[in-house]
This record gives sequence, C-alpha cells and structure tokens, in this order.
Amino acid sequence: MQNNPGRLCEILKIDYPIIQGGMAWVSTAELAAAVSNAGGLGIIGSGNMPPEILRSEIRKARELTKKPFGVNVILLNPDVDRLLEVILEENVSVVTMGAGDPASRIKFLKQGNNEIKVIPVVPTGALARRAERNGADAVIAEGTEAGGHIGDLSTMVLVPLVSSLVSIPVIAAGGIADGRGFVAALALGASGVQLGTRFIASEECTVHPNYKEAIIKARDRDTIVTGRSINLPCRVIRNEFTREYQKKEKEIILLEGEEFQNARLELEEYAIGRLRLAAKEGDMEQGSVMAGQSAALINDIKPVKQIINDIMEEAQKYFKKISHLGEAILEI
Ligand code: TUI
Repeated sequence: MQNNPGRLCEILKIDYPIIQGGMAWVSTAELAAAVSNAGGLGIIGSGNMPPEILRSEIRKARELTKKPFGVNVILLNPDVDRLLEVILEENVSVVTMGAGDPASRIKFLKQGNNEIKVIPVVPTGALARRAERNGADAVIAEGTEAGGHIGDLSTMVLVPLVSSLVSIPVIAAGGIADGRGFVAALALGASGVQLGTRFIASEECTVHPNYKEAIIKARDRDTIVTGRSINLPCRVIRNEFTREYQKKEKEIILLEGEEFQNARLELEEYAIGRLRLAAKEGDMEQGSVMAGQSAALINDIKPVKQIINDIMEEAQKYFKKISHLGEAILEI
C-alpha cells in the first residue's frame, strides 16, 4: 500500500500522525491526555498497573481529555488477559501491544469490540505479516534504536521492509525525536511515527525530574543494551546498575543447562523494581533508566503541545528541503 498519514489519522481519529509510546511507569493518564489534547494519540502504559489501577487511570484520562487515547499492554505481563478485559469494559478505542506474539490477543479484543483498533509492535517482517493476517489495524515497526525492550533490526531497515510486506498502515518507531525523523519515517514508507523518549522530556510527563534531566544530558553513546545474554534485550542509559548487570552477564554466558537457568532467574530478579526506582524515586545510578538512542537528539523539556507543533513545523521545512534535493537528484 502507498503510505498515507491522512488515512492513519482517520482510522485513529487524530489530527497528527504522532503517537506517544505507552511506557510502563511513565505513560500515565496525565501524559496520554496531554498528547491527545495536542492532536496526537496518547497511550497509557499498563506495564506497571494491576487491572483495577488501569481502570482508574483510564477513567482519569477520560476526565482530562475528550479526544481518543489508547492503552499499551506488554504481552510478557502475566496479568495481560485481565488487563484486556478492563480495556474492553472501559471501551478504550485503541490498544498497542508489544513484547510477544499478538495473534490470539488481537482476536480476543476484536471479538469483544469490533470497533477497537489493535496495533501490535513488530520487530521483524515475519511478525508484521502474521499480525496483519490475524486482524491488526496497523503495526508499529520499532527499530533497535528504541528504548526499553527491543528487537535487533534498525528502523532504517525494518520500516521499509514492513511497509513492503503489509497493506495496513505502518507506524515507525525507534530513533525518532524531531521533524527530520518524522520526514525520514514517511520517506521509508511509514504513515506515522511513535515517540517515547521525546515525550519523557515533556513538562506534562510525571516521571521524576532526574529522569528528564538524564535524557537531556545523554550523549550519543550513553545508551547501551542489557539483557542480550538472557534474550531480553533492553536499551537503557548506562549507570552503576548497568555496569553491575553487565558484569553478571559476562559470567552467565559461560554457563549451560540448569546453571544457566538459575543464573538467568537471578539476573531477572536483580532487575526487578529498577524502572520504578528510576521513574518514581529518581535514582539515576541504581535505577533502570530506559531510553532510546534519540536521547542524544533531545536537549530540552518542552510542553507536549510544543513538541508536536515543532515536529510538524520542522517536517514542513524539511519537506521543502527535500524537494530541492529531488531536483538535484533528477539533474544527475
Ligand atoms: O515492549 C516494548 N518495550 C518495553 S516493554 C518494557 S517492560 C520490560 N522490561 C524488561 C524486559 C521485558 C519487558 C520495557 N520496554 N516495546 C515493544 C517491543 N516489542 N519491542 C520488541 C517487541 C517484540 C519482541 C518480540 C515484539 C514481539 C516479539 O515477538 C516474539 C515472538 O513471540 O514472536
């Protein structure tokens, strides 16, 4: 399919094809409502929420905005089915889901509400096709530049690949923080973009101020990937926690069988509670400061409305630049 930002906006009932990533401990009702009020699609991150807390967060968002918003569920979450029931009961209009195979959950949601829009995160071409076959309304092609739990492929390869494999709209994610990234994503075949890290450094985001400062301060090589040894790669800002974690990872790769499984559990336990420590307590040394490579491009904390307006304005500017480049290419 030809990419079509207008069509994506129609499907999601939004003004701009800009979606805010549904980040656990970060994407609260306040942030989601601010993004939706600014014309994008705000998403509540349910990753840290028991089902009844999610219900109250959805109700809070409804009080803060009349516009549509979504909820993200992490498919690794043992509570996922109860969270999906709350989402159906509260009549949420959009669900994004990542960190697992979405097929059965797309079907479950569509059976409960045939109007609901379901948008899985896909790290590979194969999963994008499978999601489309199972009824997804769009897919988020998230490159390895993104923060948190990630796949292996870069946004530059994944977005055109997925765009050529599916006919539903593709939303690009991973490494995008500004108007240039937005224009590049559309050039690669996407109809819209999802931004996480950029929205953490917003005035409305309720994370601890130290987290926002860490993103602003981060330079190009300050995010690293932990968890490859246990097949749970996760991009975070390097700190004391990641140094200790990586030391443990060096030991684990030499192990096999039961010894490996025990060490794996120990490593998982070592990471429990670390995201909350960073996002709520502001502990930038012992916490897990999940952020994407785009942190290197982010130098200020802005209101959500200004983030979205700046992206759209910059995008228009770069599209003009590109038309000059187009002429130059035609002359070669
Ligand atoms: O889910 C995310 N980002 C997240 S989730 C999270 S909480 C967490 N923290 C540490 C370890 C695990 C979870 C923090 N950040 N993004 C969406 C995403 N989905 N990225 C990668 C994937 C993905 C990976 C494999 C989606 C599907 C998949 O399929 C495997 C399969 O089962 O076929």
